[in-house]
Amino acid sequence: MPDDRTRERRESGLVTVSNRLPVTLRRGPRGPERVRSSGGLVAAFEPILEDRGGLWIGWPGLELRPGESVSDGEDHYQLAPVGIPRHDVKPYYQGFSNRTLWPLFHTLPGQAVFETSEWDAYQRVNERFAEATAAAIQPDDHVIVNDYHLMLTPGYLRKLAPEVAVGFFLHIPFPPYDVFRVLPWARPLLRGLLAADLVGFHVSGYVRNFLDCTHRLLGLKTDVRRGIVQIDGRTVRVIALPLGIDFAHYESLAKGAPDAGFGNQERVVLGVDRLDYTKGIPERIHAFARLLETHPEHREKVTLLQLAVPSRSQVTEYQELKREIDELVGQVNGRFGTASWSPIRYLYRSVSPDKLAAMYRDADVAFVTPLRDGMNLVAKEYVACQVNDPGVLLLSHTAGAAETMTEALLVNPYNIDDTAAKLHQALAMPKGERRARMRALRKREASHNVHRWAKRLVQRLARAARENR
Ligand code: ADQ
Repeated sequence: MPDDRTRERRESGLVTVSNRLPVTLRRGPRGPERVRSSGGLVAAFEPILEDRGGLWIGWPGLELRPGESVSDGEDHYQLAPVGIPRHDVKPYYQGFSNRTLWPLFHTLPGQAVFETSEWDAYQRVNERFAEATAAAIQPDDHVIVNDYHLMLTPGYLRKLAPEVAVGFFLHIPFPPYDVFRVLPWARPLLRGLLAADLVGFHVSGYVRNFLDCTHRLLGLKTDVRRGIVQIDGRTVRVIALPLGIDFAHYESLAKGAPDAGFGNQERVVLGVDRLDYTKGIPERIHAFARLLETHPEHREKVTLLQLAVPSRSQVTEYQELKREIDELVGQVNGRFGTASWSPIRYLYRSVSPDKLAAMYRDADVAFVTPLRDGMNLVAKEYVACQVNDPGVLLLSHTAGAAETMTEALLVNPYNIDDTAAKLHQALAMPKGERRARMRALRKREASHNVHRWAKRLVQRLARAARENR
């Protein structure tokens, strides 16, 4: 029997399903230890569930032994672990999710690997997530399945719980038809998604790509203008809903955080990323070096501070990228550094929210130049933390965030010369222009925040599900 607190936690009826839980377990000497999971999806859903309660279903990162739990009794919402058989973890997670779907969906098909055995594991694990969800939900719940790891889960879940309201939200880009069709299993993947009542993406470009695929690959009746696909007598709503952040939380962190310790002499250009090849870190370092070449007046005055949180370090491509960045940092520092100045400071670790907010607040420029990015929350966090003399946001036009953050300086991250020129423009921007741009950016992010996003997502899902019953 659930106790009172448990019942309270479940009252919101919101169920989120994602590959990882917001805490990952590691086996320590005294049993499992909880570590906070990092990344954009956790940043998005944690404030919502903290606020409203609900249930989070996901993989805790290890096999639980009898009597062990993921909860520590202090959580404001319920956590339900999904077990993944040990032999399926690698082909499902490191394999199909991160070596097939991740590169392909970021329009890097040359990096994608296609292995039937990994696809098989992906199907098995998705089915397991659906079974765990069906076992944990109540009939009136609103289930939101998240991201590219679980694109088949709505299909399996629909069979197990035909009446339940199911939404799916993709946190990464949806690629154009010509790229998506390269995937040997493109059609079953689409059908899995279309079992949801609502399919959400960050921006309208991804919606267009998706609808193009449902029409051209499955021949389904697709209304692009209204965002509707008809399948098996049901109507699937397809929407763009740009994710926001917990703006007030970041703003208050920035107001209270101690000095970042940059000193008065130094101007700081800040990069903050998971260490991932889609984030364009080597290209960014090349652009910074180009700035020092073409504008020597910035030498000994400007520093690139790059934070990279370790990510997917079991995957070969990520290990190679780490080596490449280590070498590049060494080369640039060796070439331009002096006895008293290193052009690049590189921290390969996660930093605390407090420290991160201080760095965001005190940095002169946020250098956010992914090669491709579903949204990019770092750009939004930077803006929320600009509570003093405002800095400049330099943002790739290939990030979803660029569709709405139009007052940023937009760059093509593949164009090193232009990126260096825009960085110079950012460093030289007069205060009046910085203020005007930042004011507009902050106003939008303050209102289009994560709470509004969640409210709309649930409202739209409820409406779409009602129409299908
Ligand atoms: P990510 O690829 O993880 O998310 P992003 O949206 O930038 O990318 O979120 C990264 C998060 O990790 C931010 O909240 C940031 O503060 C945090 N972070 C990064 N480096 C850190 C460090 N060194 N220390 C502490 N924290 C750090 C995916 C998609 C994105 C999409 C999100 C949400 O790839 O495009 O915006 O999901 O949908």
